[in-house]
Amino acid sequence: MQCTTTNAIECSNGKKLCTSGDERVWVTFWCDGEEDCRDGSDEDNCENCQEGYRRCDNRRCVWWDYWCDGESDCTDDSDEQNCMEYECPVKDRKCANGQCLLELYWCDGVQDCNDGSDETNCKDYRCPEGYRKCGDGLECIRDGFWCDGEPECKDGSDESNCQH
Ligand SMILES: [Ca+2]
Ligand SMILES: [Ca+2]
Ligand SMILES: [Ca+2]
Ligand SMILES: [Ca+2]
Repeated sequence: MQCTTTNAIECSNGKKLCTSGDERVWVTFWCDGEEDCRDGSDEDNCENCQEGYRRCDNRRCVWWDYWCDGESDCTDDSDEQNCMEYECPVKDRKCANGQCLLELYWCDGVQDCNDGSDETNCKDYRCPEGYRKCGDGLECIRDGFWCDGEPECKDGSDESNCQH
């Protein structure tokens, strides 16, 4: 979004007039995923989104990380459609339902995918670097939680065989 000669009347000094006509908002706040005009018109009809944001079907912008995260963020839900084809960011893994989830939530003993698929097949899952597998083979626990006196593994295996 830039102030040019063609929109000089509604655009001046780096601020652009909201549709309501009674307030101006910095052009850098247009299409940044948050409503800054009281009527929200700075987020309507976005041609392009600010860097780090993606455009919903209804031409609003949402933060890239909110795409296919299992919660509706576009008001038309378009961020949660076609997620099977969507390529998750590198730090994420894909749940069976297409949802993208941070790798560190994989096999951590808590269901985070809406379909729980992050906690199935954990026996075959290799823990990321800096994590260790509990004795039951089902959970990954941070290295630092090993032998720290508090059981994190459901089977307590992070605290067994510790030399004290
Ligand atoms: Ca905005
Ligand atoms: Ca979302
Ligand atoms: Ca999990
Ligand atoms: Ca522990």
